[in-house]
Amino acid sequence: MRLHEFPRYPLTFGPSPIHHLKRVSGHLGGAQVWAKREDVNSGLAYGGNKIRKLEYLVPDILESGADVLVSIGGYQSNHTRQVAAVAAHLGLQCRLVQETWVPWEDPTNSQVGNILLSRMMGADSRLDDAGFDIGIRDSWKQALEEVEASGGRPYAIPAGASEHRLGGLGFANWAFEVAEQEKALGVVFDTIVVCTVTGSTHAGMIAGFAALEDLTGITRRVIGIDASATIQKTRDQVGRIARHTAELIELGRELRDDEIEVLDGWAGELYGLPVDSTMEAMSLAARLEAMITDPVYEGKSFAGLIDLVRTGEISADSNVLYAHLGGQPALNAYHRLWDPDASPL
Ligand code: 1AC
Repeated sequence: MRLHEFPRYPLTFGPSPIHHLKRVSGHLGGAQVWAKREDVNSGLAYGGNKIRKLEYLVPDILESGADVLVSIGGYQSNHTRQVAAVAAHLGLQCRLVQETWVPWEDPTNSQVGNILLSRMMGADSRLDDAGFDIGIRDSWKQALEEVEASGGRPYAIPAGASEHRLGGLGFANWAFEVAEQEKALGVVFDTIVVCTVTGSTHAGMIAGFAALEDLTGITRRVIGIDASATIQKTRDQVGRIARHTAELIELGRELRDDEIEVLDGWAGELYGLPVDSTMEAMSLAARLEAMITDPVYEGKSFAGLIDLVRTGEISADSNVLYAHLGGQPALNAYHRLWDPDASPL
């Protein structure tokens, strides 16, 4: 099937806005930096990148006759919050496994932000001791079994919807949305920068921009900035999902190795813990543009963008599009980062 033939259930407001980050561009003194804002893409619980992926899963969910969405992430998972939102929107139940992905010793970590919103929306959100891993998890398989054993009809959505067979479609379509917006803006974005952890946001973009390249002849660099701190797993997962998605949308050729670019250097030692470059990036975005980013994902990818522009790795004549994927609710659990009275980390 071609991309436009896949059924899509609308959950977003429409195309997410793109705007020029003029003060950031001026401050960095190189490429022109723009942002496409998935953090304001939907009215469902503050939106975010997963809502776009779920637009392509919902027809399958409805067809399956499932009555419980079962998913997984860390305590402050944005993904699980968005699954809870879609479940509420569809009138379905939601069971969430919230693993201990981040050693962030703040008691609010399991109480505020994303997890609070999921619970408000009626999700049965349960904590689990297991640590971070982007793969398929036993805790999630067990939750699926439990739902079934108690008479429910579960629908399985893995972390980030990434290992779901339709998980890359939302961001393959994003590429075509960007192309339409470029016409209206009179700009061509030669470089895209996106955060990558479980992989399907970045992978979908790779497949979508490859299809667009074949139609238009325009080659772009789609740079994934790793925030998993398990770079090889993320690289492998991005490549695998990108190739699967390319096949699904009938790209008609193999993806080239140079189309799959995952860079490390900004994740720090551990997923979910900010480092100096994260803090600088978050402050810069907030102070120059009032663009709010989080310490887990967007602070890290924006730090990558800043360095790539500063060093000229993204050249001064580039128009670079930063994909803002959302994630601000997690900030509540990281309040101490800006608390002048908090003890040092
Ligand atoms: C890791 C999928 C992920 C989340 O929000 O839970 N981005």
